[in-house]
Amino acid sequence: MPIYRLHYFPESGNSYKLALMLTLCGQTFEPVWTDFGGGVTRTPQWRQTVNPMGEIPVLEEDGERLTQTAPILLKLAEQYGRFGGETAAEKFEVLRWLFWDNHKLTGYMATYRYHRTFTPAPDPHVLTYFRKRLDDFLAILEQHLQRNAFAIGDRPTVADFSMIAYLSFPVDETGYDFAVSHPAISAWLARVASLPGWRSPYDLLPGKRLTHYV
Ligand SMILES: N[C@@H](CCC(=O)N[C@@H](CS)C(=O)NCC(=O)O)C(=O)O
Repeated sequence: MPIYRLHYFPESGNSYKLALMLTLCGQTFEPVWTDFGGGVTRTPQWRQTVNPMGEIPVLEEDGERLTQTAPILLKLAEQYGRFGGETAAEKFEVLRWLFWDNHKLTGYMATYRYHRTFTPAPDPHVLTYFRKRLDDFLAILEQHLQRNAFAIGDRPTVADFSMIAYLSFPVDETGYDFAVSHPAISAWLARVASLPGWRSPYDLLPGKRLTHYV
C-alpha cells in the first residue's frame, strides 16, 4: 500500500478531488494543512521544496511529489482499476471532460468563489464577468446531465469527481443553489454523494479555514 500525504487547504476543491478519489478507492492519506491564505505557496522556499508551480494540491506518494489533479486522478484510476472508464471511447470521454473541467468549470468556479467569498472587497465587474461565464458552463453541464446519470454514461469516473468538486461546497460560498437553479446537476451531485465511502469536502479536509467575507 503506498503512503500518501496530501498538501491542501480546506476550501480547495482541487484538493477535494484527490481526497475523494483516494477515499473512494479505500486509501487513507496524511493531511498536510497548508497556509494558503497566509501566502505560503507564493514563497520561494515553498516553491523550491514542495511545488515549483506554486499550486495546491500536492500529493506525495511514497515520498514522490505529484501535482496537477487530472493526471493524478488518471494515475490513481489506473492503479486501483476504478473510475477510469472501461473502453477506449470512454477513456477518451473521461479526458475530454477533465480538460473541460480544468479549463472551464473548475477554472472559473474556483476563481469566482474565491473572489466572491474569501476576499474582503471583491470587484463587482469581475464577479459579473465570471458569473456570466459560469452560467453558460453550468447550463452546458445541466443539459448533459439531463441525458446522462454521470459524466460518461451510467457509471461514475474521475471526470465526475473533478467536476463535482467545486460544486460540492455550501451555497453561501458558491453563490449557486443548484437544487433550485440546476436540478439535473443537483441530482447528479446526490448520485455521487451516495457512492459507498463518499465524504463531504470539509469532512475530508479539516483545519483552520479562510476568512469568509459574505
Ligand atoms: N490545474 C491545477 C489547478 C490547481 C490550482 O489552481 N490550485 C489553486 C488552489 S485550489 C492554487 O494553488 N492557486 C494558486 C494560484 O492560482 O496562484 C490542478 O488541477 O491541480
